[in-house]
Amino acid sequence: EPADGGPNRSHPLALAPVSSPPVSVDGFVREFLRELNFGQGVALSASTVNDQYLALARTVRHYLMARWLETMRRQKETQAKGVAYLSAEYLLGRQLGNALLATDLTDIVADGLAQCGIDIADLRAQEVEPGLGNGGLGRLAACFVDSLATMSVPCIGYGIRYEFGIFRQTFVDGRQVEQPDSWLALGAPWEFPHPDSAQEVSFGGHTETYTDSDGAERTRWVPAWTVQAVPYNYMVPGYQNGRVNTLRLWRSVATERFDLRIFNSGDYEEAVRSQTFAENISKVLYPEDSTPQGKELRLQQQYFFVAASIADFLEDVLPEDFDLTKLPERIIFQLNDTHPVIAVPELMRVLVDEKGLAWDTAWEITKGCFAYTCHTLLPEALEVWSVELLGRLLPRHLEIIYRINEEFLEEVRERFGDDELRIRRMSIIAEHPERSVRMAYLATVAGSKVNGVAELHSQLLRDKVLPDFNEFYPGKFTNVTNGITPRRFVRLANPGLSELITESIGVGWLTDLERLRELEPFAADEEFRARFREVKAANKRRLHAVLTERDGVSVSDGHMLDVMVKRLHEYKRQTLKVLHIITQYNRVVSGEVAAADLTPRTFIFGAKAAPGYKMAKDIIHLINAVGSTVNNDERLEGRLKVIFPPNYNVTLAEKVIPAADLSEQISLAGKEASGTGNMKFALNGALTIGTDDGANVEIRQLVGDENFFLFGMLEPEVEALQAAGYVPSSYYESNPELRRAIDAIASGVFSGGDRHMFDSVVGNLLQEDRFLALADYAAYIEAQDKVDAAYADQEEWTRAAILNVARSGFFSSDRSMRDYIDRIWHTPPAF
Ligand code: B1N
Repeated sequence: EPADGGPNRSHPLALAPVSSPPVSVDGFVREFLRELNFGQGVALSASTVNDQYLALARTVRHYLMARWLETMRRQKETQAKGVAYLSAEYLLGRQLGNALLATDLTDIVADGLAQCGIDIADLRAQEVEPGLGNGGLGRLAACFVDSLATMSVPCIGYGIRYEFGIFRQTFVDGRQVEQPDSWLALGAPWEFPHPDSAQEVSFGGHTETYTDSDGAERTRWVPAWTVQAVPYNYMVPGYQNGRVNTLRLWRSVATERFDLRIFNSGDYEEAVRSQTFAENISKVLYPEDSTPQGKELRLQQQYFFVAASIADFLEDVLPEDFDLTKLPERIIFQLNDTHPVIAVPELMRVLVDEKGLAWDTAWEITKGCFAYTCHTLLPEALEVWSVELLGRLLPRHLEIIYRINEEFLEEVRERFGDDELRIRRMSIIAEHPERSVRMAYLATVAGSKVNGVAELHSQLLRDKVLPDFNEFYPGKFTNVTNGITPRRFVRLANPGLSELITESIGVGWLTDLERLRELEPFAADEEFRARFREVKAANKRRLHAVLTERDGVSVSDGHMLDVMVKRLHEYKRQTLKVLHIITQYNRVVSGEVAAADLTPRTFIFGAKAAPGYKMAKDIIHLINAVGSTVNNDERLEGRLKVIFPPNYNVTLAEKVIPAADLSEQISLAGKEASGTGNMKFALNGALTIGTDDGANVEIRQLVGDENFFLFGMLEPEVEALQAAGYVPSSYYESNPELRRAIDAIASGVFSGGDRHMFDSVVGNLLQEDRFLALADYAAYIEAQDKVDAAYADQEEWTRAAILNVARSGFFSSDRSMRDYIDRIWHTPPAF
C-alpha cells in the first residue's frame, strides 16, 4: 500500500505490461463478443450493425492499447525532443480501416466476423468519418501525424474536437443545402475523454500592473470569464511499427465559476444558458476554406485550443522540474497556417506573467519553439484580427503583440534607418482599413522558420508576399513540399494496385515510397499493363457500386473517368471544366462532331462551397444544371455524362481517386499553394491535366512532360496580363467556340429556357474573371483534345499511368516529414 494513498504501482498485476488480446481468429472473436456483451450491453443475436461496429472499434482499440501506453511511458522516460503540431483542423477520415492496417489485423478480423455471421464491409460502412477540417489543410495535418507515428517521431497533435465538423452537403434542385454533421450521434468509439484533466481557458477582462514580493513591476491579466477545455485523446497508430502517438482535441465546457461570475443572476434558466455559451466554442467548424471571416467565435476557438495545448504541454507533459530555458531543445510548436498563431503571445504571457521570466529570456525561448507554415497566396486569405476585437477578448495578448512589434520595428530601423514606408509595410499592426494584427507577420517574426508548401509557392512567398521579411531574415524561409500518406491513399484506398505493386517489387514500398521507381521497367511489360488496366477497371466497378448505392447514379464501364474533386473556389476554376463539357456538348448538338466519334467520358465533380460564398454556390448550381441537361440529351448517345455526388469527403475520395483516369488540376498559375489531391491521383495511376501551379510543377518534373497534360499561362504571364489590364470579353469576342459555350449558358440551354438563372456566373466571367478562366480556355480545350487522342491508345495511356505511379514516390508525407525534421524541427526518431 503506497504511503500517499495513491495507486499501488507495484502490484504484481500492474507491473506487467498491458496485455494485448491474442492475435488469432479465436482470440479476436472472444474479445469482440466480450465488447459486444459487456461494453455495448447486447447479445450478438439482438445486436444492430451499429452495436457491432462500436464493439469492433473498441476491440481493435484493445490491440493498440499496449503500444500506446508503452509509447507514452517511453516518452515520459526519455523526454526526447518532439513536435507539437498545432492545427485548427484534422480531416481524419474513417479510423477503422487504418487501425486494422496498422495492427495487421484485417484478415483475422474479417474471418472472425464472418464466423459471427457478420460481413466486415457492413461494419466499415457504418463508420461516420470525423470531418474536422475543410479540405487540403486539414487533411495534410492528418497525413502528417500518420507519417510521424510511422517514422517513430514523437508528436502530439493538438486541435479542436468540434461537435459538428464540416457540414453535410445535399442538393435541392441542384443547389447546395447544408446539413449539420452529427458525427458523434451514433457513438464515438475512437476517443478517450479525460474531463478530470481539463485546463482552464480565460477571456476578456483587463490587465493591471502590480509590484511583486521582490519589488519588481509586473503585469497580470484579470480575465472576465473562463471555460474548461476537456481533452479527448485519439490514437495515432504507426504502420505496423509498435508506436502509437496521440492526437489531443479539446472540447469546451462550462466551469462552475463561469456560471457564477457574470452570467448567473441566480436564475436557473440563465445558468443553463451560460453553459450553452461556453460549449459554443467547440460547437462547429468554420466552413470557410481560404477566406476567413474574422468572426469573434473563431478567434475564441483559436485561443481556446492553443491556450489549452500550451498549458497541457507545460503542466502535464513536461516533468515538474523542467528548466524552461531548455524548452526549444524539448519541443517545437508547428503552426499550421495562422490559425494557431495566438500561441505566440500566449507562450510569452505564460513565461513572463506566470513563470516570472524576464521578457528577453522569454522571447528567446519563444522564438526557438515556433515554426510557421503558410498555406496560401491569396491576399484575402491572410488572417488579420482587428485590434478592437483582440483587445476586448485578449487584452494582455494585445499588449504583448504591441511590444513584440515595437522591438521588431526597432530592429528594422537599426538595419534600414528610418525608412517609414518599409516600417509601415512590415509592421505587425496594420492601420488600414482598420487597425488590426497581421497574424502571418507575427508568425514570421516569432517563427524560427517559415515554410511554403510547394517549390513555386515558397518562391512566391519569398518574392511576392513577404519580400521584406525575406530580406530581413536571410535563411528563415524554406520550402517543404506537401505529401500524402500512402497507407491511406494507396494501400487502403487501392488494395488492387497495392497487391500488384507488392507482387512486382516486393514489400517495403509503403514506408519507403521512392521504391515505386522499381516499377518503371514494368511500364514496358504488356502483361503488367493489362493487369494495371484490370485494377483500374475493378476500381471503376467498385465506384459504380458505391455511387449506385449512395446516390442512385451509375458509372459506365467503357468511359474515361475525368475527375475534379476539391473545394469549390473561383481560383480553382471549376467553371473552366464546365466550359469544356459545354464545348463538347455543343460540338455534338451542332452536328460538327458525331456522337459516335466522341471519346466516352464521365465527368465527376466533388466540391463543397463555403455556405456564405455566393459565387461558389452559383457555380455548383451551374454544374448540376449542365449535368442534368447533358445526361438527358439523347443526341449524345450516352457518351458524355456528368456526375456530381453530394458531400465529397475523405471516405468518397478513397473510392473516387483510385478509379480516375484523368486528374483535373486547373487552378490559375500562382494561386494554388500546393494541392494534395493532385498527388493522390498521380499515385493511383491517373494522368494529370494541369496548369503550372502549386505542386503540379513538381509532379510534372518528376513524371515527365510526356506523361502530363500541361496547359495555360505561367505565373509571370498571369502577372503581366493583369498588369496590362485583362479584358475577359475580348476572349469571348474572338473565340467562337468559347462564345458559343457562354451563350449556351446565357440563353437558357441548361436552365429550361431561363435566361437569367446564371447571370451572376456569366456576368462575372465576362466582366471580371479574376482568375482568367477565359484567357486559359483555348489552351485548355486544346489540351483536352490531346487527352482524347491519347486515350485512344490504351497501351500508351497505361504506360504513362504506370510511370506516374512509379515516379511519384516523392509525394509521400513521410518525405515531407523528413524535410521538416531536417530543415526545421531537428527531432530524431525516438526508437
Ligand atoms: O492548404 C493545402 C494546400 O495544398 C492548398 O493548396 C491550400 O489551398 C490549402 C483558412 C485554409 N490554404 N489555406 C487554407 C483552410 C481553412 C481556413 O479556415 C485557410 N487551406 C489551404 C495544404 O497545404
